Amino acid sequence: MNILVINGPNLNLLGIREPEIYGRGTYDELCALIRREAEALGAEPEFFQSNHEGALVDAIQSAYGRMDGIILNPGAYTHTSVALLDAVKAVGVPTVEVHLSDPDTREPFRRISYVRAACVATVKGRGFQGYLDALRLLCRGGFSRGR
Ligand code: CA2
Repeated sequence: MNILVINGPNLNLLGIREPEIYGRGTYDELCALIRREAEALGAEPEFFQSNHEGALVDAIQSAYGRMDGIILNPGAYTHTSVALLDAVKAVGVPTVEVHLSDPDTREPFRRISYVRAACVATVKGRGFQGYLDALRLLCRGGFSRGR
């Protein structure tokens, strides 16, 4: 299983501020945790982080025909980006939406997720563990490709 792990804006700053919301672990520690779990599951993770919407679209497109699953935390673009929704739909690669916090219990503007409609599952409010949950879900399989 080749799994692309995509993190959106500001998630490179993990561990630096707002630990009460996002935890104390850094982005590098998150990647190391996922890498370890992937190894145990026999999966091959690839990591991508960007603060730029278009770069995230490019990363999602790069999964086409190459990746078996995507773990996607679009950060704030979750609540604004039809472009990310369209990209996930277009590539047809099973994608799990992940959030460290639970956006549904925060400010009202975080309650809309555009990408959710194209994702096979959403994991939220579980901190770093949520990425491992998503990895296990994708490795368990049973998701059909969109096209
Ligand atoms: O809970 C999540 O994972 C979010 O996707 C995180 C986004 C937020 O806009 C979404 O509503 C929910 C923000 C990530 C910001 O990350 C920071 C990391 C360290 C310090 C400050 C922000």
